[in-house]
Amino acid sequence: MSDGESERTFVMVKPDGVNRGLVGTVISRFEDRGLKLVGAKFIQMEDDLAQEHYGEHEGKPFFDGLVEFITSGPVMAMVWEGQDATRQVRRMMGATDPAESAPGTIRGDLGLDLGRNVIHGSDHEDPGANEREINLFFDETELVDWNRADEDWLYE
Ligand code: DAT
Ligand code: MG
Repeated sequence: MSDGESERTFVMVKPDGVNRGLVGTVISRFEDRGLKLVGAKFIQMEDDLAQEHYGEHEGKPFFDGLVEFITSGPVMAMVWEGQDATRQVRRMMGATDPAESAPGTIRGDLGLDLGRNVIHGSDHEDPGANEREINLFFDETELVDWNRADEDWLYE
């Protein structure tokens, strides 16, 4: 790789995305970009996990609704790896409110409403977020070290 560090970031297709059949679409976007899937699990989040995952928002007016929504159906939790992965995933996700997300982003192409914004990704402006969220959802043994066959063509 020419510059930048390869890193892992936590991503999750939320219950709206799962119910709308968008898991494959979201995975394809990251695969096509060149990011590497190193962990995935399809789960129903329990209340405790949801409260912890969204702990930074505790006390905000939307917190209870957010926890209720994220536990309302299954989610696809994933870890993606690549150069500058955290920031690139956030750029691909678009702004938090799909009504303001740029067309071409996941939220800007696939959503309309703030409370149903399809995807979660670790906050690249919170240095601890990636590791915290990956460890919350995955054991080390559930993450796979492997090389994509096209890696030499993705990075200089
Ligand atoms: P992001 O998911 O882009 O990291 P966030 O961490 O600020 O955004 O908020 C977490 C989720 O909470 C977000 O995806 C949607 C919901 N949310 C955020 N702000 C909200 C608000 N003002 N009203 C309702 N839901 C909100
Ligand atoms: Mg966030």
